[in-house]
Amino acid sequence: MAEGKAAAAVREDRLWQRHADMAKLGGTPKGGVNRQALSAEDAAARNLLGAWATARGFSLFTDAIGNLFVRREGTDASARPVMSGSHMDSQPTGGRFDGMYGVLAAFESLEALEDAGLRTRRPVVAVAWTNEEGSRFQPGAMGSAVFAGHNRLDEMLQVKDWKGVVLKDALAETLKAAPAPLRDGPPGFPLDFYVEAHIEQGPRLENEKKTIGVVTAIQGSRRYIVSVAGEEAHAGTTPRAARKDAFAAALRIAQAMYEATTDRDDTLRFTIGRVDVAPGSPNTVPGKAVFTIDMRHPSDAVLDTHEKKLEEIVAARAAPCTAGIERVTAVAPTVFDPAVIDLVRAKAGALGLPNMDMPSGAGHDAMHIAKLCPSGMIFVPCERGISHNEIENATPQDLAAGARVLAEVLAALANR
Ligand code: HGY
Ligand code: MN
Ligand code: MN
Repeated sequence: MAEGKAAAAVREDRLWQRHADMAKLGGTPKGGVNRQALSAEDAAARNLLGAWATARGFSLFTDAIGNLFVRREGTDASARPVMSGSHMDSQPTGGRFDGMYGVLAAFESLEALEDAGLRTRRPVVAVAWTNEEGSRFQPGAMGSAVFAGHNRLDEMLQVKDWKGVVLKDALAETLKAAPAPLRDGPPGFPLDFYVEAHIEQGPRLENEKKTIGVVTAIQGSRRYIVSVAGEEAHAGTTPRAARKDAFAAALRIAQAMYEATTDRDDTLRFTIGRVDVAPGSPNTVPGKAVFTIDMRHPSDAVLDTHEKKLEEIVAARAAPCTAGIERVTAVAPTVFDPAVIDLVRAKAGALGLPNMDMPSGAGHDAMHIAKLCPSGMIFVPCERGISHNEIENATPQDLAAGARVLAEVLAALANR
């Protein structure tokens, strides 16, 4: 395999333009995107990727949870494919690079192999995983979790969003609006390697003036839902002593949780991202309060310890209301494959790109796929490390540099 030929065929202008084209789908006034999973905007992005893929003669297919695959054939059609990708769904106030970069860098790699006339033994597949963000439908990384058998398809299809829409119905609507041949049978098929490109979503690469992050691991992550039940009452006539105020109880519980999860070295990540209070009327004492918890740490033992603390706090602070905490998902810390890590580092070095090994604070679909096959990730910088924010930004040069490393890594792995 001619070293560097795949990288040389990566086109910075084409990759940048594809980001601009995709950013129009769900684009927000501040230049970000609101393209939530299985929305009309998600369907539009699926159609655009599908049109680009068909125009290049790649095959397109989807699976029962809506993961979207673009396949470039190898000389040995029966060989297990090498795969790369990420997600096209975004946060409600998301950026145009989170997830989308990994899908477009994978697609750019397929195009570069094609343009360079490089045949590979193994097929190379680019993937857009369904619902990585998990902001509309919980849990996140759902498409890759079902593909890897971490979550059951039948359970995920019954998940409801905050308005009560059932995932199964939203998925059917999306696949109707963005049709693709359905690979029959349960989601999942054998893979040889998986490598995902992503913006870092943190400031380390920029601070240390590195272009490529050689990702070694992903920290463990868990999500919970706390539900508090009180009693609706009149805001004007009900004395405090007679109230079962669900929001007041939720506040007590949340405050105690924030205190209990403050650690000296600021490693534990604890976030309450959504709070819903019902009936949501200014002059009715809330009878119901529900809030989400996102908790992360590199050690599962630390997460276990803090999970117990959260449960104790809910039991101790709910009265006179009642409350429960339900764990929605738990993903153990991921350690990537040393051979893939070494290959990413070697290809970055061969291209003269300053690089550093680093763990990922953010979750990614690779955390599930790493259970199926040797996997790794490639990070590129994003401005001031800002992400999950409409001002998320990256440079065309860095995006193309990451795609060049990815193209070289995929070309090498597809001939192993
Ligand atoms: O939440 C995460 O870590 C990912 O960005 N969805
Ligand atoms: Mn992401
Ligand atoms: Mn994200």
